Amino acid sequence: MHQGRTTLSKFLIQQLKGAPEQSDLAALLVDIAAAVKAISAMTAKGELGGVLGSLDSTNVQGETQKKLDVMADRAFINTFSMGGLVAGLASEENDDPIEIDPQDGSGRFLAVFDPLDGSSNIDVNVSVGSIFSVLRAPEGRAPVMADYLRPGSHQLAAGYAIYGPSTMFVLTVGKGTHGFTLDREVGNFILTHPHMQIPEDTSEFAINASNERFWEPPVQRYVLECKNGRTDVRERDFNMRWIASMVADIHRILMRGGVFMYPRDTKDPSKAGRLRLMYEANPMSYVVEQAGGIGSTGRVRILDIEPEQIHQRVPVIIGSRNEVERLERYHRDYDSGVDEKYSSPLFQERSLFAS
Ligand code: AFP
Repeated sequence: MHQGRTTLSKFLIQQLKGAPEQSDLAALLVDIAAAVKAISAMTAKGELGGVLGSLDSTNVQGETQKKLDVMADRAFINTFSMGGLVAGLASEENDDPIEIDPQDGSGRFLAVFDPLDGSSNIDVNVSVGSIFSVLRAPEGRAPVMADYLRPGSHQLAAGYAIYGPSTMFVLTVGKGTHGFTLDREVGNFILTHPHMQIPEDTSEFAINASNERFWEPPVQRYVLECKNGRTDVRERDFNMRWIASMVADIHRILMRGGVFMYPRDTKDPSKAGRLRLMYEANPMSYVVEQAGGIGSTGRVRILDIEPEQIHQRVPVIIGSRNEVERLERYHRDYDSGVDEKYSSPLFQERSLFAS
């Protein structure tokens, strides 16, 4: 049926054979894939499954919760609670981390996840996803908040599921980024995209252009040059895509190149960005870097950020190496004032953003 292709379980056993932690990590990723299969089945039912629409509740972000947000969150929490491999978990949908009862097993790991990313797309039947990050749990004691607040470079594994025309599971354990496609007939994830590599160059960018007047000048400069295409310094035309589902936008970028931007903006100066560091920016940056791309705030590498809060937000610029490096260069030019063209009074809000 799948000539020469392997399953997720066999692939992970091969990639993670050796130390006990490694085999437990493989088991945890298989557990996560099981939760993904359950969520895939829920999303596929749509209105027939009663999963559309919103609840009266809001999450810690103050966002109205969709039914599927809560159902997906519950699927992950149940999986982690029964698996005996996780000592604690943190989710976009829960204010504080949740400790898993130690009687349930050894709990070598901490799981941090966005159970349903892009949920505003659910009711209009556009692709959504789940994002996960795995950290090492403390030994011999219950986890505390500081155990979660580790830089993204400490992740043991990270990845996402995309619930699209097909359901795919894309992950890294630090040995490249690999994509698996769900064979619904037998309920197996099959390795269909081994060693994914992001093209270093691109002619496609992803950003919510309605925020243009709120962006910092280096982002305005980059996007203007892309829009000017062959009439400006880029000397070629660009295309724009914006699905408003980070998983779907970044999956496209992994497959054919591009740059995803959700930069900080002055719409709400109190927020450093829209996307969350721990369960969106960090896992997606790890996956992208393992595929040869870069995850940056425009000023610093996302995986190097020392987290301060479990739901903290950061600016996100992720994708093809040469494009992210160009954006980082534009931020340096702007911050050092060398970029006269974009240092005009129109852009003199530089004091708003210290770092
Ligand atoms: P929701 O989960 O609330 O739909 O937000 C999705 C998201 O966090 C990310 O997946 C998108 O890239 C981004 O927000 C879209 O934001 P805009 O709606 O402001 O374009």
